[in-house]
Amino acid sequence: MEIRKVDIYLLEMKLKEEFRTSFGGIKARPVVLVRVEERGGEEGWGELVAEWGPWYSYETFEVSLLVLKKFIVPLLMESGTRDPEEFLRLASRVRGYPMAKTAVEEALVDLSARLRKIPVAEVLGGRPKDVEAGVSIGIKPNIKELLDEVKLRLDEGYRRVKIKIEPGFDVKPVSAVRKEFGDIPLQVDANGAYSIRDLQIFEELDKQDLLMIEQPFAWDDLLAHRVLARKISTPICLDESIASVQDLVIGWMLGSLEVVNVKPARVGGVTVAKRMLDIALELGIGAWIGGMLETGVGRAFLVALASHPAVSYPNDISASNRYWDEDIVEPPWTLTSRGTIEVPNKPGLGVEVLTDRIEKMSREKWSVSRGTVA
Ligand code: OSB
Ligand code: MG
Repeated sequence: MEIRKVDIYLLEMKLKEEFRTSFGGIKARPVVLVRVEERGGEEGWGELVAEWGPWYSYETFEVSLLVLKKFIVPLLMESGTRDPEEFLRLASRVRGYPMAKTAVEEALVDLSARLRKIPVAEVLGGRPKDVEAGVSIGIKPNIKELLDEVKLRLDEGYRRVKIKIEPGFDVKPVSAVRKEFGDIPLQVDANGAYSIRDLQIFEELDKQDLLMIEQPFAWDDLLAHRVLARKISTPICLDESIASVQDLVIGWMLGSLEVVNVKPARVGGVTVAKRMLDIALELGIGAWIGGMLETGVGRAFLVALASHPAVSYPNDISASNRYWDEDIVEPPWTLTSRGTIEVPNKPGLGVEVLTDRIEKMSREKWSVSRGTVA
């Protein structure tokens, strides 16, 4: 029995600005945080990033929280293990729910790194260094507002701009950004909003010299992505379609992608994300780390993964102040003058988790100690 306590917090954090994708807009994010404590008193933190609705993923914060409390945390407490890989093996009994599993697994990885007095980056095949910060810009009501935000983010120093697109907001806004800002590193993300019938739109986007086009078609349609990949020269990047290392290998064998957006929450853990990066490097697949509007806790793992040698493009990892008025870690994540974020050279996450703030902000809290059940 190495884990003696698990705390789960539910918060709602208001975004500084509404973030709109082809799924719809969000103004605030439900945030679920997991804290594990081992018998010596050391702790570890993880984040559950499921959204309010089943749009990006079938997971929603309410259902994932229920699965976490009712099935995943009991599995952890019954075994008492504090080994992340052992935990994932046990948790594989639970079908699906990668986001819920990731929250606990991250906490165990943080704990393990703290006990070993090494940064989480080192556990995940990376090292303390600078990682390239990009920014993901939501769908705007009009092109003028989009241009204003792109200008703001470039002025702040972001190294790459990603624009969300959807039918009716694609070729025109992208060409307008190109025209206004010249040859900046630029890419688009459709979150699966198109179908193979929209080929013409992608032939137009293909002329815009984009770094990549992310998830143009439905998450379960590798074949359509393969057809598009043959027709255009812009690399196809997959996000929602790649839920496992096996999906990545199949997508690569089919020729459905050249680049993968790696998100720990989508693949079921930071150790799985690390494995995916190892394979990407081996197969020559381009890779970068994506985000789910994480707080400073989840962000620490994104930053750590971004220092893996497979990462070959700028990441969707922005500074805390791009999302929140006040983050829940200290110091908050900031951009260097080089448009990068520094991977901390400190044990664990490398930032202090502000437990008092979290306690004050939390709407609900559950604690499970050895011997008690959720
Ligand atoms: O598709 O990459 C995505 C946010 C929520 C859900 C899906 C996506 C995103 C982003 C934001 O693009 C990236 C970030 O955290 O800055
Ligand atoms: Mg995406």
